[in-house]
Order: sequence, then structure tokens, then C-alpha cells
Amino acid sequence: MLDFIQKRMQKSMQKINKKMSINEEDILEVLREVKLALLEADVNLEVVKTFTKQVKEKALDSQIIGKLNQQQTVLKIFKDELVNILGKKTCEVTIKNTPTKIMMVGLQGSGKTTTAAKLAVYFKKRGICKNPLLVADDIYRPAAREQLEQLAKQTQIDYFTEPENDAIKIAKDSVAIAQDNKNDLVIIDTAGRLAIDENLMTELKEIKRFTRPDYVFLVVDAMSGQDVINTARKFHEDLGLDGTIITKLDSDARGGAALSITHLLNVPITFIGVGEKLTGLEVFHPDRMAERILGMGDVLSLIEKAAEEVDEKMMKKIGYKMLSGKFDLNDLMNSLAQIKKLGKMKSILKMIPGMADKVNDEKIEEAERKFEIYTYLINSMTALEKKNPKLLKNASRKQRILAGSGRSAREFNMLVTDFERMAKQMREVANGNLKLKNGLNIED
Ligand SMILES: Nc1nc2c(ncn2[C@@H]2O[C@H](COP(=O)(O)OP(=O)(O)O)[C@@H](O)[C@H]2O)c(=O)[nH]1
Ligand SMILES: [Mg+2]
Repeated sequence: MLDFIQKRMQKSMQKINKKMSINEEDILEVLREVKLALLEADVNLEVVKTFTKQVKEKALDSQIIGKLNQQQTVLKIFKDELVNILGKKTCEVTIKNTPTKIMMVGLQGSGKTTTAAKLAVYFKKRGICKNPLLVADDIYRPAAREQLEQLAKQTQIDYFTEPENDAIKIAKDSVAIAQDNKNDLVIIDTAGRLAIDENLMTELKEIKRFTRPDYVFLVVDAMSGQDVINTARKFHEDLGLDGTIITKLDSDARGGAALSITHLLNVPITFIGVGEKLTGLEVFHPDRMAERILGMGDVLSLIEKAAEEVDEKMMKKIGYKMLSGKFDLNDLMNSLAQIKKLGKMKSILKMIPGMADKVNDEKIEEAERKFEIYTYLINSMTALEKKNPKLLKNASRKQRILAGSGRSAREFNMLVTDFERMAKQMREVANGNLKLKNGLNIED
């Protein structure tokens, strides 16, 4: 999601993180890059200007320059300002009336119908409502009503429409039906157009006047260009929006224009659509989104922990065994397993500033391949052989292991060579630099 902004932002942030101390010039340089990244992600110019101005003011504050933990402070300023742009508040939906009414509006194809069904599923699943009613009120497109009916059936959610082409009557009747039927939430899916037109707006205003919705949500496609801002402005002027829902954030859309609406119109993003399936809906959290974009947060601590374990604990132990001549085949497997572990986390690691270049695909693939082959071979060895690899020189032992593991003599030799090479390297280190041993600070 939002891959594009993410990559660019993280690259810029990385520069700050690499520096021992940050001066004014560094901040200005990163700010220039971030500005470009945001503009290329199609974030509205006015929004970008506000963002850079705020960050600049705060980051250039003499309080920061020359102080400890500058990186964190600067990163926090970027994050706070990003949160400001994405909207500090979210709009929480609660059942405040029976029934509570949500009106879905937006251009054609933005995802209204899908999102209406997603919302019903979401609220019901979390117990926010008990018995939602989906109302098909798009009377213009021939299959629009059937589309919602299908989704409602599929999810066993109540559904209402009328065959006559009177959108205002359908909306009005739906509220009465909901009262009779004890539906505590009514979600009205209205018609869209390719662009705004007055007839549509008049109809929507009438629907709003007769149904008095508790929430009017504008559904916006993340792939929209800058024109979506004017569209949203018109919807907001005519209908008074309570929130937007940005759909298709799972696509490679840059999303910047849709994300700019919040700041420009002061309308919060409530949910985001992240998939075609009905479970592809998430509550929008501005701070989490900002952290994700900047590459901060949970993932970072997870990686830090993993890297720590891989590098420090296990490697120290293996390193110690190597240095003291106790390194055996079990340790070889352990070190391969560590590299393999990194491979599994490759995709996460790549999201982190500074980590992408540390993950070497070829090395990981090689380790994965060897790990598999060596596992077969080592499993066919006796405990004594594993502890004392010299025994592998014995031809009858070799034949027994080959037969048992089903691996080739070439693979067997590769394992022995690998092991000897590592053991030799370690002996050299041990002889040439005994300080390292002390430096490892090992308690065994
Ligand atoms: N990938 C993806 N597709 C979506 C999402 N939301 C809606 N769509 C798709 O967008 C298309 C238009 O959706 P629809 O609900 O019919 O839009 P409407 O014309 O506004 O009612 C459909 O093919 C949906 O499956 C989303 O969050 N992610
Ligand atoms: Mg529709």
C-alpha cells in the first residue's frame, strides 16, 4: 500500500538516520526530497507546501540542532506533520439513533456498492450494530441493484430496494422498513456519475433531506487525479460530508490526491479499502499511516529484535565455538538456519530504511538450497559424526550417509568443503587475533 510514497520517504529519512549529527543544510536537503516525493505521489501542491513549511519551522528550531537524539526528534517532527496532513481525528461510527443511517455517495466506479457491503459486514462482525440493512438506491445502472443484492445474499445481510425508478421513495421507504424490521443500521447505496452533474446533486440532496442520515460518506478512488479534490469540494458543499472512504489503496495507485482531501476540506478519512473482497476494509488511523509511510513503528522494532537475535546471541555462540575449536556440523546448520530466517523476512526487511541493501537475494537463496541438502545429509549422520566431522573422511561412513540421505557424492563433498572452509577461517581468526575472543564477551 502506498508503496510509492513509502519508498521515497524512507530513502530520504535514511539519509538523516545515517548522519552522526544533523545540520540545517541536511534538513533542507531532506525536505526538498520529501517535497518532490509527495508531489510525485500526486499530493496536492497546497498540502505539500503546508507540510514542508511546518516541518521546516519546527526542525530548524535551534533547540534541535546540535542536540542528542536529533534523528528521532526530526523523524518525530516529520511524523507529527504527516499526521496533521492526514487528519488528526477519525470519525467513529456509533449507533446513535435506531436506525442509524449512513448515506454513501461518490462518482461512478469509486467503490460505493462494494464499500456499502463491506461496512455492513464490518459493523456486524464487531458488534457495532446487530442487524444492518443494505439499501440499493442506484436506479440508473441496470445491474446496480442486483450487484448489491448479490453481496447482501452472500453475507446474509438484510437487503431492500423497490423495482420502481424513484430513488427518493426507495430511500424514504427503507427507513420505515428498517423500523418495522428492527434494523439498527441502514446503509444507503446511491447512484454515481462519471462527473458531477446538477441532476444527481439535486437527487442526493433530496435523499438526504428525507432520510436525515447520521453520516454521509464520500467514497473516493485512490487512483483519482487532482480533479477529485474539486469533486469532493462540491459534494461537501452540497451534502456536508462526515468523512471519506478511500478505496483501492491495495492497488499501485499513488493515492496522494485522495489523501489531500482531508487537509483541504477538513473532512476526515474514516475507512480505507484495501481489496476487492468484502473483508478488505480497515479503519483509518492517521498516526499508523504516517508511521507506515516513514517506516517507523512496529515493523521496525520487530526487525531490530530479529536482527539482534540473529547477530548477537546465536552468532556469538557459534563464533565462540568456532574460536575454541568446538565448532561442529550442528553449528554449521544453525548458522545456515539464521541466514534462512533472514530470507523469510526478506520482504519485511526491505521496507526498512537501510536494510534493503543488506538483504542479498543470491546469498539467501544459496543458504536456503544448502540448508535443505545439508539437512538430509546431516540427518543420516550419527551423533558422533556430527560432533566430530573428521570421521566423515572414512569411505564406508560416507557411503552409508549417501545411501541414507539419497544425496549425491558431490553434495556430500560440498558440505565437507563448506565446513572445513569455515573452520579454517575461524582458526585463522583465533590465531591471529585473540583479542576478538575476549571482545566477544561470551558467557558459555
Ligand atoms: N482492489 C480493490 N478494488 C475495489 C475496492 N473497492 C472497490 N473495488 C472495485 O472497484 C470496482 C467498482 O466498485 P463498485 O462498488 O461497483 O463502485 P460504485 O460504482 O461506486 O458502486 C469493482 O470492480 C470493485 O470490485 C478496493 O478497496 N480495492
Ligand atoms: Mg454502485
